Formats: sequence, structure tokens, C-alpha cells
Amino acid sequence: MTRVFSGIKPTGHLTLGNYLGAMRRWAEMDQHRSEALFCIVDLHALTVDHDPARVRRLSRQAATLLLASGLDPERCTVFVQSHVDEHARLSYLLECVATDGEMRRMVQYKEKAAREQQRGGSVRLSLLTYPVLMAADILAYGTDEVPVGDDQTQHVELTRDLAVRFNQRYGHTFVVPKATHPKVAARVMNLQEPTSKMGKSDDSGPGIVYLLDEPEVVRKKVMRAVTDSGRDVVYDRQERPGVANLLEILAACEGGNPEDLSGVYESYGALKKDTAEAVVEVLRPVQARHRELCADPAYVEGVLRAGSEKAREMARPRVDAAYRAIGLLPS
Ligand code: AQP
Repeated sequence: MTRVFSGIKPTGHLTLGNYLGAMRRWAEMDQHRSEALFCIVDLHALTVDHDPARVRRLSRQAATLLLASGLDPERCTVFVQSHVDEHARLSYLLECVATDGEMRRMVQYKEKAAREQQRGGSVRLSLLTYPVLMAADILAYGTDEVPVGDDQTQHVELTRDLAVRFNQRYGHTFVVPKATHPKVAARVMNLQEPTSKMGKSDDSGPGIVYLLDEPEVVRKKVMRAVTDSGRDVVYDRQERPGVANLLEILAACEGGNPEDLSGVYESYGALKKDTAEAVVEVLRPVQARHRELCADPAYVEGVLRAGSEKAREMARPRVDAAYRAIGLLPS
């Protein structure tokens, strides 16, 4: 059976981008057709300036929202990265396979390091090395597929390179995984800055739809989305990024494709109105289930505890094998 692994970082409140780019597919598709693991990758949240209490809060919220979005613990494993030591154990070995140059080429590192410096902060070493930890997250489980938004493509490519290199040098140990992306909305853009990704750790609130935004807030944000000069509704990501983003969001919510929808609308206003309603409807059941789950935190904790135990059992043999293969004595 295909093995699937993916994760979500508790660095901010989860967004429509996280949902359409990743979470929805995990719930609707991946958990039904594969042996799937979904992880709150909390160690990754420590790579930038962070508040410990906030990371704890966001980790619980992310777990609750993953379940609210339809992940079923009977069908998949939901757990927290820091509860399974194998991730950090394997990460060190992979650091001994990765090169400094390859880490510095990571686009997210360059962007986030620049952002930290602009804010006057220092750049943590873990920001440079975290793609190796991500590779460990994936490789520890013999993962075949990594369902992600397209901002993660480069990191999955690095994971493949490290797996191949390790296997060539030390003997076959890891499955070489591949990234999978949704057909539509693989990169949902910020509504106020449609050439930038809608990211949960961005500061610009009005351009970001959060999964827990009230319907009125969603409507306001979508109705105020930046569109492009011109009047006709055409799907052109280069020339009309604002309209293209709305068409993609609408298509993703309704299950169509953005090119077909572009012919349906005669004004930006009508497109925004339908997009806003489509987003409200997609979020409605997630928010309702989230309210129920918030009333039962012990259930969520139980799911995470059981998930960690299962994940540990799955990861340990492969990580132990990697320790032996690279030349370390068995304990
Ligand atoms: N805008 C997006 N469109 C499509 N997919 C997206 N994903 C994230 N944003 C979009 C996908 O959601 C999954 C989890 O993302 P993450 O937690 O690894 O990272 P993030 O949401 O991108 O947030 P960061 O890194 O904390 O901050 P920013 O946003 O500033 O970079 C992934 O599969 C991701 O592709």
C-alpha cells in the first residue's frame, strides 16, 4: 500500500491556503487510499523567533483543525513531531549527508532569513537546517508520496536527493519519495498581494483567510481582494494574478477548473461574491466540527498519544537501520 506523509507547522493560524493546498486532500483522498501519517511539525516552528506558549497553543489548534477537516484516526495516524524522537535522530544523520551549499540554495531559507534580518532579528541555525529535518520526517516512514502545496516542491526534491545519496553511499535504506500537488490551488495567493503566497506567518491579515474566520470576515476579505486593472474576467496568472487567484479559489471550492469559470463572469464583483460564498460554505463544516472538538480536548489528546505511539513503532526500525548503515555501533 502506498505510504503517505505530510505535515503542518504551528507557526500561525491555519489558512485557506493550507486547507486547499494540503489538508483537504489529506482528508478526502489520501487517508482513504493509502497508509497515511499527518504530523504537526512543531520542531519546525522553533526555527524563527517564537513564543513557547503560542507554539503549544497553535499545536493543539492545528491538531484539532486537522481532525475537524476530516482526518479520521481510524484511517490515518495523526501525531506531533516532537513526540517521536526518531525525527531528530535521523535528522543528524542526514545532516552528515547534506552539504552547506545545498542548504543555502533553499528559497524558503533565503526568504525567511531576509525577513528575520529585516525585522532586526538574528537568523537561527535551525532555519538553515530545517529542510534536513523535513527530509528526516519523510524518510523515517518509508514514504512514497508527500502531498503538499507547491511551495514545498524544492524541499521534497532535497529529500529525494538525500535519500538517493544515502542509499548510494551506505546501502539501500530509504524509499525515494515524490511530491504530489492538487490540480487547482497548489499555491493560494495573498488576497492583498496576489503575487505572494497566502502564508500563515505573514503579517498582512486582510489578505489571509484563516480557517476559523467568521463568515462575515471571510466575505469582507474576499470582497476587498486586490484585482487587476481591466474589467473582463480572464484566467491569466502572469498578467492578472488577482483575478486568477480568485478563480482558482472558487474552482478549488466548487470542484471545477479556473479556465472554465473565467467565461462565466462578466464582472469582478460577481466573481468575488461567488468566491466569498464558496469559501464560507467550504469552511462551515470544518468550523462546526472544530467547535465540537474544542469541547472535548481529552479526545484530541488521546488521538495524538495513540498516533505518536504508532508513528514511533513505524519509524524506529528504519532509523535504527540508518544508524547501522552509516557506521554506528548497535547499542
Ligand atoms: N498558500 C498556500 N497555497 C497552497 N498550499 C499551501 N500550503 C501552505 N500555504 C499554502 C501548504 O500547506 C501545508 C502546510 O504548510 P506549512 O505549515 O508547512 O507552511 P506554511 O503554511 O507555508 O507556513 P509557514 O512556513 O509557517 O509560514 P509562511 O506561510 O510564511 O511560509 C504544506 O503542504 C504547504 O505546501
